[in-house]
Amino acid sequence: MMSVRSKRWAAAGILLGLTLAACESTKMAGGHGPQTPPASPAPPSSSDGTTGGAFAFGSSGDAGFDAWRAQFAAKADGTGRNDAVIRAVLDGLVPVEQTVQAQSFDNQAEFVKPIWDYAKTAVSPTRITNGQAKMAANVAIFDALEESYAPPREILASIWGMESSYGGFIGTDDAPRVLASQAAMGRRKDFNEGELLAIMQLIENGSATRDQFRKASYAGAVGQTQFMPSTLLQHGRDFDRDGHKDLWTNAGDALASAANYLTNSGWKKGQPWAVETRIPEVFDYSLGDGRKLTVAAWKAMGLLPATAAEFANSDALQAELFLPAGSYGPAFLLFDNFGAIKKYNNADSYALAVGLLADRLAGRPDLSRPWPTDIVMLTQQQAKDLQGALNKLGHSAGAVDGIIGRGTRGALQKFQKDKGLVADGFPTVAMLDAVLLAANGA
Ligand SMILES: [Ca+2]
Repeated sequence: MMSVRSKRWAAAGILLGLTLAACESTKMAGGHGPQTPPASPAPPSSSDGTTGGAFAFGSSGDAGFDAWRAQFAAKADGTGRNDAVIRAVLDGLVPVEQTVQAQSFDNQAEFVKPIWDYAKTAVSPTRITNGQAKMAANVAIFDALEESYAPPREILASIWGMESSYGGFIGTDDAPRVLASQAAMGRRKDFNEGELLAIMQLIENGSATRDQFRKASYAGAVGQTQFMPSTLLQHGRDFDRDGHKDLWTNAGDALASAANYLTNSGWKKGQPWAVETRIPEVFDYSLGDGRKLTVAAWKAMGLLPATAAEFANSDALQAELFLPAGSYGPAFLLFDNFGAIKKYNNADSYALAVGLLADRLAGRPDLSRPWPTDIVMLTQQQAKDLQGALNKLGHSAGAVDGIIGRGTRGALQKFQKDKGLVADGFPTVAMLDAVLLAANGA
């Protein structure tokens, strides 16, 4: 999973950019939880007698890259990695040209991308049909995984669909090349070097081959469930017990690895990820500010399940009211399992899309309320104006970055509540005007 989840969205033809929910951040980048890393194989005896610095790689044509590679090879050698593997991973690499990224970030005319754009793309009729067919074709695998791991099959299938169109697209970049290019530029150097070391360990212990890592996303994520190499090393599973963790061509290995990762991320068996909820006519929307209350407490305030007779056995569970479209679209009670999906990719938009697709794969009904696709979204410049004005009014929207996340929405809710408005935190153009008017003291 990721780093730059962007690549996957990009691969799906979606511009990475600004979402209502969250900046698409790195997937599984950074520490993934407290799991203990598996024991490394014993350091191989250095039969050729080489030491760090003695790898003599051919020049890449980029002096800076070559210098980084020499020092990193020595570092890998110093941590006990096998000389031949170090050579196989790093020799012949030519750095990626850093030109294409982040195109849309500076385009102030671009509209803030609503979270439902992700959901609508993710939950397409084709993806539902294909997913149900894949679940039927792999029923024995899913049966076994539900026995051994916490998440239900539809969540695993949904991630499979989101990450690779059920194994249909797994990327064509060389993971060592893209990771080394980033590290050499000093971009998240420790993280990217750690991923390279993980690749070396995976090759050494027989989990995967050097060639398999030539099929990766542009961020270095691999296989049908798009694991970063360190995640594969820590959480990968060899479902068919052939000695390899083959996320590239073996659906069982890929799905078992995702099941294991979600289990290790705290998935609570038998609990929902979310339930769509109906909001009563008179309701304090400012309660949708991230606070967690029991389902029983939400029910006492008049919330009802939107498409079922009852919230499923969840009265005692803690849930957060999530209003991705403010008062203009579907609302959800989110459970802890939403957070487990976000361990996979730390974006509300991603977790929402996974959950909604899973619901459809499981045959549950579509949302009761449509997304407000006719609402005019703010441009990125307008979003910045909103943030600046909220900050000026003392509502602390945080960084003026044009990304409307939880901070901005929370600040807007405070403004709305102050003014006696529906405090749903949803930034319409009319709401922007109201905030600007107040901030300008008119
Ligand atoms: Ca295997």
